[in-house]
Amino acid sequence: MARRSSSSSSSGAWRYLNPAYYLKRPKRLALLFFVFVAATFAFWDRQSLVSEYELACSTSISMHALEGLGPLPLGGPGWLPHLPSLWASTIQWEEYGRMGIVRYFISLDLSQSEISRLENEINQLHGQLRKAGVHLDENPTSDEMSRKDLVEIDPINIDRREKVKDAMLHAWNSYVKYAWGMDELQPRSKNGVNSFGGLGATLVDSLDTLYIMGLKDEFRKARDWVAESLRFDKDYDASVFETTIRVVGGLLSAYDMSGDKVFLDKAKDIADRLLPAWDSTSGIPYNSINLVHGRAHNFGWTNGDSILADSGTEQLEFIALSQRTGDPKYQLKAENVIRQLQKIYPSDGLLPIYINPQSGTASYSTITFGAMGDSFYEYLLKVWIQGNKTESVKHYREMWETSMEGLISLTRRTTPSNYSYICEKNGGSLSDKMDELACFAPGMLALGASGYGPEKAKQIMNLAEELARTCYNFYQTTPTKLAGENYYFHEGQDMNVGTSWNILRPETVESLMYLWRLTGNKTYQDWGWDIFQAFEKNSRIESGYVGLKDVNSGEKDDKMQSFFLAETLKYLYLLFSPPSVISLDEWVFNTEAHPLRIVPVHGSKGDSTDTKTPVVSLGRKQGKQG
Ligand code: DMJ
Repeated sequence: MARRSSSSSSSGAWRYLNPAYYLKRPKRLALLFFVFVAATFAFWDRQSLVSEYELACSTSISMHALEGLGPLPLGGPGWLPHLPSLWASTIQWEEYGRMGIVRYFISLDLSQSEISRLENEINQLHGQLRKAGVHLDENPTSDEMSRKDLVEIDPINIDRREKVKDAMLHAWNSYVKYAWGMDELQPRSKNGVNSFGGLGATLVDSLDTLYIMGLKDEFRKARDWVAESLRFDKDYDASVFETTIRVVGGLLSAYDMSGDKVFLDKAKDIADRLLPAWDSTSGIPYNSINLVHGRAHNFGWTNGDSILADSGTEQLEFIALSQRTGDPKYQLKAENVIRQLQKIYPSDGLLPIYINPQSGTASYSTITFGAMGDSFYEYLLKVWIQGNKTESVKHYREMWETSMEGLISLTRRTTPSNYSYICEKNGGSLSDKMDELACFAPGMLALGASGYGPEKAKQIMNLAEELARTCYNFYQTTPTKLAGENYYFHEGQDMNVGTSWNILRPETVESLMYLWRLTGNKTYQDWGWDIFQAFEKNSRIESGYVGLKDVNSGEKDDKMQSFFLAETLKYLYLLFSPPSVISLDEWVFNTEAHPLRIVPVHGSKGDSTDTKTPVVSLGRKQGKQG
């Protein structure tokens, strides 16, 4: 019986191979066709994932191998091997220390619309297969789970990042339309203003942001302007600090990303014009210099003194310039400043904001991590990172750690909500005031934490997180949800806005970017998103972005600061990008958010005269507009 039954069922099965069977049953023919298409799709999908993964790994390895060969051939992004199928892929190699296991994360950086389309297609296929009686295993095995872990697609981040990119395009297009080639856009007046002597500050400040966001046409147009129209022979007294962080930093970063030598030549031209500013008795620079005559002086309102932040925030750029040109003169001038300040460094590592350029001594003045002090401390840490944390830059780290003890001594807590904040110091007394500018400090602390032993690192990271919470609340406690310029802390009242303008500053989102990258806590992304939305609501107008004269009333000003494009939007974009986009292991951000490539040391550590031309390639979707 069993045998007959089996043979009859088998002969029944054979009829499914007979085409006539299907010709009489069109629905079954359609079903068969559908199953065939679905199976082909599933097979193809799996194959292309595997091959993209393999290609990505081998490319990454060969790129590293190329780098190891020394200077790369001529500049321009064009020479790089194009990886059309890899525009989307970024790879992060994450080492699991003790276990010694290396995991590969591939984040497919697809656009939101592509993801939605693929998801829809997959869902439709699942549904149709289910209807046809084909049930896929919807409880993935551990193998499939680990594959899912490898392919990270976070639609929320992708959506947020696209919105930030859209904001950049809006800011950029407004600048192009109303202020092309000028320093800054006045969006409400719809014209440009040369607040930095006509150096194209917004354009130069925007170059690397455009590049990172993959806005290639915009980048090329800006590049051509730099090549053809950017001139520095201006009879103008320029700020050495502002010109260095925006123009030298912006050009060097564009060079590091694109490899286009026009940026390096321009950076050298402007830096050569700034150099005489360091010709003081002590080597502490004068903070202003005429770009044609080379006459240097200090601003009238400082009583002849140099400003701490203005004097100690050129090291990253000038060291990078020496590395890339092979000429040590820039590095020598800038590094000498730190050696001079080391001679007068107090035991708490806190220097007043005014330094006399003749004597090289500090004048009686405020101590602060806000305006005029801030980036001096930031650069102590970052030069140590730029120098591959080697012996030759050890004194930067030591000075920085001393200053962090000073910072801790300035930290107090509010009542009733227990927010930490950093006081300012005048003589022997503390003032319960903190600038929003000082909100770079949480990011700096987080970045420097890993250089300590485990216990201290934890303490520093905790402080970073606490201060970030305070800075986020600078935004959340105002009616516009945008922070004022500074805050006062009174017993029982937590925080009150002092100076109430907001000029599109980046410091808080900068810290959120570092904290998210270094802790993996997505809360920081959510906080950054809140701040972005407040900018969209209050600062976006039809012709660009403006600051607010008052964060309580929402009254607008008429300036789109160049750092909004250089810093605020870049940090927000990176906050929603995989950490491998401008990896903190390979890049160090100057204080204007211009990433400078860390030149790796060859063999023995600390070879800071390496002049290798660093070049970075765009990722697939990073390089795609829209
Ligand atoms: C920028 O020019 C830099 O971040 C600088 O260090 C501080 N001020 C602005 C942004 O607020």
